[in-house]
Amino acid sequence: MFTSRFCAAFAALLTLCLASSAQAYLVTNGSFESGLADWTTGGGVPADTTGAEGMTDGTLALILGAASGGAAGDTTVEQVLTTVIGAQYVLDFDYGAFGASATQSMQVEAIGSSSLLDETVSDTGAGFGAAGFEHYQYNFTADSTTTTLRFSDVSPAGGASIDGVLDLVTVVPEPSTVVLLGLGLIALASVDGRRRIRR
Ligand SMILES: [Ca+2]
Repeated sequence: MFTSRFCAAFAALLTLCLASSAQAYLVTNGSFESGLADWTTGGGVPADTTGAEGMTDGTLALILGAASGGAAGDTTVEQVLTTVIGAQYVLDFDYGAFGASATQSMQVEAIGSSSLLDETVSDTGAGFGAAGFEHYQYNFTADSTTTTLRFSDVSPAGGASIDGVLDLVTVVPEPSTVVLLGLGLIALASVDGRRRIRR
């Protein structure tokens, strides 16, 4: 009985892992291959997507502050993610500056019931050509069933002929969270199995 229960729990763990991997990517259109679909945009200068300034995945990337002359705080994109309270998540993205030798900066936020993540990344352009992308990774723990993921251009004003470029945004559950859930299932099944043996 115990063995069959354990097998059932193991099968449940496998199912959970498979379901988890199927739903692992919480961000939709994170590579901007469908333009601005699934993203809400704001700020004084509309967000735009193009393949002309480089990308790290596919053929399109997001341009922050295009045609703005480098005005500060002029582009925001955000997406609301479905999250589990207490679960840990990993955010990955690529960011670079395309254009003149000036610095571009982008604020990265994850917002649930409170601010879960608030970081600013910067890159300096090195002439025109493909953007020199850097890869960034951050963790956050959800405190709400929805989490807003937001990217905002916070480049200093005056940086003409340069844009911040964002590509390949992903948010996945921290692997340890999935394993802990699975171990919990096995533990529950083991206790249940032992109770049945005593009867
Ligand atoms: Ca892309």
